[in-house]
Amino acid sequence: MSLTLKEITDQKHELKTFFENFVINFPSRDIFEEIERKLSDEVLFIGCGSSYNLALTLSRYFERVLKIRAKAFPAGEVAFEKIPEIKGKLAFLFSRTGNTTEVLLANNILRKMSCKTVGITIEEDSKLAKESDFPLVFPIEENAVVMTKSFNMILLSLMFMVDTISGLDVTSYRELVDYSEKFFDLSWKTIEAIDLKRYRHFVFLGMAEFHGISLESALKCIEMSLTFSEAYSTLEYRHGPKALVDENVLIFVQKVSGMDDQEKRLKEELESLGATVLEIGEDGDVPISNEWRSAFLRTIPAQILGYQKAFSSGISPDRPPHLEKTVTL
Ligand code: F1P
Repeated sequence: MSLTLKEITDQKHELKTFFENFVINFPSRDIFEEIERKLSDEVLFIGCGSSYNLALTLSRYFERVLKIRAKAFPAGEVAFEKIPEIKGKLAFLFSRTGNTTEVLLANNILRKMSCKTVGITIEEDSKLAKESDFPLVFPIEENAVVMTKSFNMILLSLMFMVDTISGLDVTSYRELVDYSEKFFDLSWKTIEAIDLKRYRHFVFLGMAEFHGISLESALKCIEMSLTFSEAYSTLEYRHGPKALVDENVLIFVQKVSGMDDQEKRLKEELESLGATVLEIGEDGDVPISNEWRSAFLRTIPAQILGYQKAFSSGISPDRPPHLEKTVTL
């Protein structure tokens, strides 16, 4: 079996054990208190590639729940000092492998600016784990070049953390985690029923946190299946990008609460232009709650799509051309 497919499929069961063994005990760990103490009016979120998409998604959720300012930057912009000078803030740096050059350089720069850095990774022996002020090493094993389950597990953990800090009731996380196996199977069935050979262009639409999810969805399809894929904040798609719509385009819309009418009209418009449109969310083609907390499950359909499209095109998702697991400069 493809290693990437194995790691995508692991989520069917691993999300549950990870939630029980790690996520719900997270608030009792020292690092949790440290983060809570250092939170101030503005926090930074930094990463590259999928880890940047993770940073973007989380920055929106921190802002929403904690009502503080949260800015996300690609690590390269911080590493080469292309952002305004920032002093004394808390910065979350994301790198699955913990050795991506720009993230390590960003860590050095931020520490020089008297920022405190939280190094989020799954590799205990990585440089990020050693060089950040507060290493946060997740107990996740992921070896494929393409980042899949670790994105969702880290997202789940940090959204749970923010809600716990804010004193919110966190019971719906358990319901979502319990639904993960069924959601995976429904996603698989939905994608399997599509004649993927027909589509040459994938589009992912979502708002706020779900825009980050859409960017990550597009990246998965590019990396695994080498298909032209792009993502936009849902209604932005009508402002130019829809010029490329035809019958070779498959569009996924991440549904958001309170947007049923607009989403329905958008779907009708895009279908009238020839596209196939599938909705992820309440009453959608792949049903799931519309709450922001469901973000940690919402890349799964695209992870499956990327794999299945690669398979149907005779491409190995385990060996994406030109990509390395860790990018070093
Ligand atoms: C970042 C990253 C991956 C991407 C690719 C290259 O890695 O951009 O997201 O899939 O393999 O590296 P990391 O800093 O999270 O280890």
